[in-house]
Formats: sequence, C-alpha cells, structure tokens
Amino acid sequence: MSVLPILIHPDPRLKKAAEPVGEVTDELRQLADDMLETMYKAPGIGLAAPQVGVLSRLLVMDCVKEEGAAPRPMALFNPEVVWASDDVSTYEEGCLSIPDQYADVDRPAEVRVRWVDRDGAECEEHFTGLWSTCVQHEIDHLDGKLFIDYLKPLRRQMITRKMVKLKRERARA
Ligand code: GNR
Ligand code: NI
Repeated sequence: MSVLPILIHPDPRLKKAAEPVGEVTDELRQLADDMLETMYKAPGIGLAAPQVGVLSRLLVMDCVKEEGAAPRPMALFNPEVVWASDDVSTYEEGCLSIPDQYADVDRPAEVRVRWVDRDGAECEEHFTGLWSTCVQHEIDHLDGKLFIDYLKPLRRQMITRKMVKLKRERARA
C-alpha cells in the first residue's frame, strides 16, 4: 500500500476524459487500494484516478461520516449514472485537487449508478445525500470536469489564479 501524490489544478491531466477499464487486473486492484489509502490520509471522502495522474475510469469513495461507524471503502470501475432525480440539492463542495476552496454546487439529489467492482462483478446502487454528491463529483473527474466548472467564470478564474500561486510556492519550497 502506498500514498500517491495528488495533482493540483491547473493540470492538463485533470481536464482529459479518462479511458474505460477493461478487465479488472491485480494492478488495477492495487491502484484502487493505493487510492483509498491516499484518500483516507488526505483526508477526503472520494478520489478519482485522474487526480493521481492515471487516466482510467476508476473512483474510490467512503462517505461514512459518523464517528465510530464502520468504514465503507468502495472502488467503482467504469461507473455510469443510469438515472438522476429531477430534484436538485445544493452542497458546499471541495476538492483535493483544489485545496482550501469551497463553493455551493447544485446537482441531482439522488442518482442510480452502475459500475464494475474489484471482483469484476456488475453492481448497481441508488445513492442519496453526501454519497450522491460525492459519486457525481468523482464521475465528473473521469470526464475531465471539476466542481469549479459549475461556477461563474470570474469566480473560477480567481480560484485558478490562487492555485497557480500555490503550485509556484510549493515548487519553490
Ligand atoms: O473530500 C472531498 N470532499 C467533498 C466534499 C463535498 C463534495 C465533494 C467532495 S469530494 C472531495 C475529494 C475529492 O476531491 N474528490 O475528487
Ligand atoms: Ni475532487
């Protein structure tokens, strides 16, 4: 198991659509485990493969937030939204690739998602609440989309400038 470096916006790899995964190999299972370790350490509730520089359709998440509750680490290969509610909910989102920046984003309140799990089995589940927000945020990453793409251009530009500065400072440190 290892913690992987997380790419910071702006980075061309965060803007590209990721490629579907073929067979779920040991190498991909290892990547999923490393991504989970990276996500828990950050800490975050989700992570998509492009955020660690891998352009494959894989995301991991665990949105259990109750203190002392059993964790639920999930790895989703080739996830697809097969149904979305007309009902919208607003959540203040953040992103590990855009540190310390938060903004309200509207998304369908509930979604039904189909994916392939680490054993290669087809799964389908209905997500609500934070799980729904998170899985949609992660699938957006697989399509090269960030939560700031939903904001007005001026706000997005301000955040991008801050990230350019942050990256420059980190590179000098
Ligand atoms: O850790 C994360 N928290 C979060 C909060 C609200 C909406 C979405 C998220 S996902 C984010 C981790 C991340 O950047 N995943 O891509
Ligand atoms: Ni993110």
